[in-house]
Amino acid sequence: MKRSLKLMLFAASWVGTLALAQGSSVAVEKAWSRATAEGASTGAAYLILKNAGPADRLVAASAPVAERVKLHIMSMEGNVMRMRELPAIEVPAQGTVELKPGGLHLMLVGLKQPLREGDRYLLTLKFEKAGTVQVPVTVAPLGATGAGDIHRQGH
Ligand SMILES: [Cu+2]
Repeated sequence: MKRSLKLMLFAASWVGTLALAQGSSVAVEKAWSRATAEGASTGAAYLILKNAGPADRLVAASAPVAERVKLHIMSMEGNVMRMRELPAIEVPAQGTVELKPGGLHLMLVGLKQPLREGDRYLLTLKFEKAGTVQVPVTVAPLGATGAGDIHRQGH
């Protein structure tokens, strides 16, 4: 009983986070950020891009909570995790791209305020073909590893 309720709430929690740009073929799902510690100057956002149309590229992003949002990728170089900035994130035709911890992500640089669990902010994504897509991002607890760690806030 407890488990099925949790699953239901999880499913319901994404209804409000689907975004489809006008005439666009790229949908954004499950956008989330991890809560940040007090005084942190950076954060990250993760999401899933689903492309129902021709190949596209995510070329820019912005959010009111940060001075800049950069397209980043994390990868292992020897024993060291490194991040580097990408000029764009390719979204293949009819393809799905997942931005997640340890891989592709959106880097929030110059955080204007700590991200607190349960907060929501609006992320703007710019695609080469699909244009501008805005999607609400939900802040998951500190230490969250995936969108499934978001706790429902009762709205
Ligand atoms: Cu980064």
